[in-house]
Amino acid sequence: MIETACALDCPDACSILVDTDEFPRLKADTNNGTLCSLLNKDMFDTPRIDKPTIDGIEVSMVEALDEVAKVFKEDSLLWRGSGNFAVMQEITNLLFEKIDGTLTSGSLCDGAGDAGIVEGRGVNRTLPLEQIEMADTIIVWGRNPSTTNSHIMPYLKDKKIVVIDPIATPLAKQADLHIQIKPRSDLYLALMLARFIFMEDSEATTWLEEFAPEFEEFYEFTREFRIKAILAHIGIELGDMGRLISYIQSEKVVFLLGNGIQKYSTGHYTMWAIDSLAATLGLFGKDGCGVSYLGDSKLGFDNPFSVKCKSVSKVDTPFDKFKTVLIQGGNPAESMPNSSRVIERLESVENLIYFGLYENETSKRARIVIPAKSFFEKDDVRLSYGSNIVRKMNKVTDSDIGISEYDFVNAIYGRLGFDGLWDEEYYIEYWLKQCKDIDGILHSPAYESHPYSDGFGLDADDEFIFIDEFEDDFETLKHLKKYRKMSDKKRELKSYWLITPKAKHSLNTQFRRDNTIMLNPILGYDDGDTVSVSTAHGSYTFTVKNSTDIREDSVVIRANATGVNYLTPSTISEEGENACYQEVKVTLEIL
Ligand SMILES: Nc1nc2c(c(=O)[nH]1)N[C@H]1C(S)=C(S)[C@@H](COP(=O)(O)OP(=O)(O)OC[C@H]3O[C@@H](n4cnc5c(=O)[nH]c(N)nc54)[C@H](O)[C@@H]3O)O[C@H]1N2
Ligand SMILES: Nc1nc2c(c(=O)[nH]1)N[C@H]1C(S)=C(S)[C@@H](COP(=O)(O)OP(=O)(O)OC[C@H]3O[C@@H](n4cnc5c(=O)[nH]c(N)nc54)[C@H](O)[C@@H]3O)O[C@H]1N2
Ligand code: SF4
Ligand SMILES: [Mo]
Repeated sequence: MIETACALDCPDACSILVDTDEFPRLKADTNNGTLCSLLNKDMFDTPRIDKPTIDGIEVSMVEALDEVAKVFKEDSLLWRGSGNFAVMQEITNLLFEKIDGTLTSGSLCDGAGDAGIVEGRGVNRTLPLEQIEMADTIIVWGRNPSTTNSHIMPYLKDKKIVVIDPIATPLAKQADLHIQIKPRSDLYLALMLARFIFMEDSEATTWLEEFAPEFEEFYEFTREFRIKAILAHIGIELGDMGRLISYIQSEKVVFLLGNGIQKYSTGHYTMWAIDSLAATLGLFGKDGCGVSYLGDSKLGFDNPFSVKCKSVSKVDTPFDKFKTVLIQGGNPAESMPNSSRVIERLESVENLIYFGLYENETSKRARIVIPAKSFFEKDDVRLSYGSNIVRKMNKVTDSDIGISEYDFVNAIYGRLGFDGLWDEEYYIEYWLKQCKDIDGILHSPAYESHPYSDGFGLDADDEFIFIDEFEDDFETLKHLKKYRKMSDKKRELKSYWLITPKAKHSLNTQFRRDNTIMLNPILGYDDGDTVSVSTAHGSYTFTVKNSTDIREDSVVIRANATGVNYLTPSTISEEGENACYQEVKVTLEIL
């Protein structure tokens, strides 16, 4: 039996056992059951790129690498996606430092939320799963765990569950309470909840005095907003507020937060406000309490792939300013916001290199295509943003297809006469030797059973900082400006919030793709209708599927739908350099 771990971009980071004679049959090595069908089925059903190409013509790997080495002499950019979440992906940083190349900074994923956490707590520590297990009430807020994090579901069993989500997700339907919140209004809900907690004198005074002494100022801040106006803005009845408050006043409460709350320019404020609410309740550092979000999996590690390179934005990348661009493990032509702008820029790159497993919208536009090895075909180390567990990934099988990231870097080092690259095992050991061994299971050096129990900040000697300001002019200003620029015909159409969550049978743009827009039946479209969906950034055509799970003021187009990002803006969040996929409203026209 060989042990490895799933490297797909998923918080579960499942451990896998493989009998090499039976590969690709896989066995789960987790306490809580099975591997998901993304891995067991979809990954193996998806055809791989098996040959390198230059200008569409098949070449040998040696010829392809010769050409890559040649074009790396030009001004070069590395744009890395998260198709493989294991650590060795970052080894290409070393190469870019050597060629004086450019990297990206920012995030398509969780950066705004992370920035909000850092504002309040100083550092983003992962809440261990055992604390979630000990809770009696879980507030699932902008997260869809039955789809995106299925191995956490057993931890939610037999608990009181509240879901705050504009969609009636599968979990929302079984929950004790579902607040079908208006999109982009979570910031106000969090501030109102905190205010009500103070009004009822339910704040955790003793804890606050020690760890978050500015709480009176926070109460004053929450009083700046008129209750009636805010409740009308977020569309929540007073009765639902009351029920919600009674749940969050339970003894052991965990907030399980997801990407949904922060796909907006104000994403970090929302996270900060929810954290401030949790601090008001004193939920940090105690048994069965805490706020769980996508953690910073590299926290506490000395990263051997940290380099000092120039960088450009990951969200609004100026690809066209570079002669050579290496796209590694990603599909920016489809996963980045504002596809028409991204594609125009990608198409003006002289030497676009795609290094990945599958053909996609980006590989089709590349001049040089290098097939990668899948994670079953190389050694690696898997960290997790859902827990602190670290797993060594051992190569399970050999394949004639592709090249690993380490071998790719090594090959270019050789061709360009660079030295200083250590063996692959050296880097893998470098990560592993920093881990804590707890009962035979490796944990990240940042692991703490009760994060923030001694205080906040990296050294736990800071206090919690409450949110004390925010700016939010989307509905009043930005949107209106764009709206005024639209043609009269478009303006007459009603506009809807775009919700763009993850899909069950795809991992972002990998595996099964889709072309569906989900609408509330009250909008009057029929299943199968073709609609043109437009925003100030672009238009695309989708097929209607009605669902009463969707609010009347919103539409849902999942992240695996071809064309969804023609609709989204390349706006960068106010903090965290994050994409703002939902900072947009759409109009619909039947075709
Ligand atoms: N099957 C599958 N699993 C995945 C992925 C995948 O593509 N497929 N992707 C992986 C990746 S890269 C990530 S980052 C994680 C993300 O995992 P999640 O955080 O669960 O991500 P999303 O599906 O983007 O959004 C979660 C929920 O937020 C809700 N939401 C949207 N807007 C709002 C809002 O304004 N307020 C509130 N309260 N809720 C809102 C959506 O309706 C959705 O139910 O999942 C990982 N797991
Ligand atoms: N509308 C909308 N857009 C979104 C989101 C959303 O919720 N809505 N979510 C955003 C989020 S959270 C994320 S994380 C991004 C993800 O966006 P990307 O990082 O671009 O990820 P994918 O689109 O899944 O593309 C991953 C590619 O990696 C390649 N790959 C897989 N394994 C390996 C490997 O071992 N080596 C190499 N070299 N390549 C490999 C595969 O060929 C695959 O096509 O998308 C973002 N885009
Ligand atoms: S649940 Fe996530 S980590 Fe586990 S096998 Fe599926 S994709 Fe991989
Ligand atoms: Mo992500």
